[in-house]
Amino acid sequence: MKSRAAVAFAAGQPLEIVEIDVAPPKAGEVLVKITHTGVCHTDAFTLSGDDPEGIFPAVLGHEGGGIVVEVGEGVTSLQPGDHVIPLYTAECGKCKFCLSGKTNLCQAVRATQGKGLMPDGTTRFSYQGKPIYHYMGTSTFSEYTVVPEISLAKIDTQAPLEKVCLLGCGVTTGIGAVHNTAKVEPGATVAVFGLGGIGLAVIQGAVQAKAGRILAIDTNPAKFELARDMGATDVINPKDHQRPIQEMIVELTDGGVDYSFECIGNVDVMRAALECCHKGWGESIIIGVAGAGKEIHTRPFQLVTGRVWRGSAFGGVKGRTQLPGMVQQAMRGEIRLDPFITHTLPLERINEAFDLMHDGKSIRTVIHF
Ligand code: NAD
Ligand code: AHE
Ligand code: ZN
Ligand code: ZN
Repeated sequence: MKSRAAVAFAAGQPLEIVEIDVAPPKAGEVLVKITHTGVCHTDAFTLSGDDPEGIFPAVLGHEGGGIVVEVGEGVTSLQPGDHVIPLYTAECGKCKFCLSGKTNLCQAVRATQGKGLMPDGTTRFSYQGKPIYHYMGTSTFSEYTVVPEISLAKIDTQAPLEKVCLLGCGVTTGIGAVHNTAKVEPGATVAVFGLGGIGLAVIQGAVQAKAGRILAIDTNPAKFELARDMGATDVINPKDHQRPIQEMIVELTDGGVDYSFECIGNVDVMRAALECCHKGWGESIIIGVAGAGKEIHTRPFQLVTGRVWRGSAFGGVKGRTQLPGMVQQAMRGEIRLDPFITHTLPLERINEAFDLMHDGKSIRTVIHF
């Protein structure tokens, strides 16, 4: 079938809106009509050419919501008409990772997913007879996409897809990192570095966890109003201060924070986020994605003296099991999605969403098809 899609033909180039061909779903696969998709910084990261797994031409996008159109052979858990959120972290329920009880990082389709292919090693997308690669197993920048059954969370048909699509990445990642990765407890002091979609979702999670103090840090002061609205108790612009930000935070918080979250993808800030943690117990969670070749540094003494470095992917959330419940929470108003949606645009104008993000003017732009 034909599908309108925003194709990344090469790194560093704007997306091109073209009509691609989409092949029917094979065994274990599902054809989904995407109605809405957010644009996450990770899409921009991969488009920039910094992603070691970046492969072109590809259909990017991983924060979508849609409706099942057709199921391939053997698919039992979904049927046409079901509403779904595609998952870049699958949940097969059978692999060593799924069974460990220790991680959400199902590996059932991860190897082929990282190569831009479906689990059988081929692609369902083509343009003018040439293959187009998938992205993160989701490719939500196409009106029609093919996704493995195990990479789809079935959600309430009453849920507004134009909002809950944000649970496909940003909001879930931030909130999940607070509850599943850090396990923030009531009264804790939290520092959040980077106040985009991820950082604001961390603040929302910290409020849910009843954190006592939430320090919100960004170099763009335009982000502070929303951060305060979300529940930040202090806002800090590192550019307003001469001293290293970690020194300042340690002083402001009587020895450091209980938990910090890096939501930027900057390895220097990752160091600051670790070093602003309290001696003996402070934990820093890396959420931001850093480019090829980047490495984190600190003095080992920082860890010897009790600080902990952790990482979090998709907020540690098991998508098929937990996302339907998070959708219900959003429908009950227990998870706020509206403040994240600063812009909405049709697919044809998707490049403007990237410009808005790079210019620091948006939190999330939701694209409609
Ligand atoms: P965003 O661009 O919307 O927000 C980033 C924020 O960081 C901006 O407000 C920007 O002003 C701020 N910033 C930039 N440099 C800074 C600095 N030196 N000090 C302080 N603030 C600074 O991005 P986003 O969509 O919120 O994504 C944030 C990061 O999280 C990206 O690296 C993205 O790839 C990553 N991410 C990771 C996961 C995961 O599962 N681990 C999921 C989603 C996104
Ligand atoms: N491909 C990159 C890493 C990209 C990355 O870290 N992705 C996050 C999700 S970002 C969503 O916005 C993630 O979940 N990673 C776990 C995984 O299995 O990909 C690289 O460096 O190679
Ligand atoms: Zn994302
Ligand atoms: Zn699995």
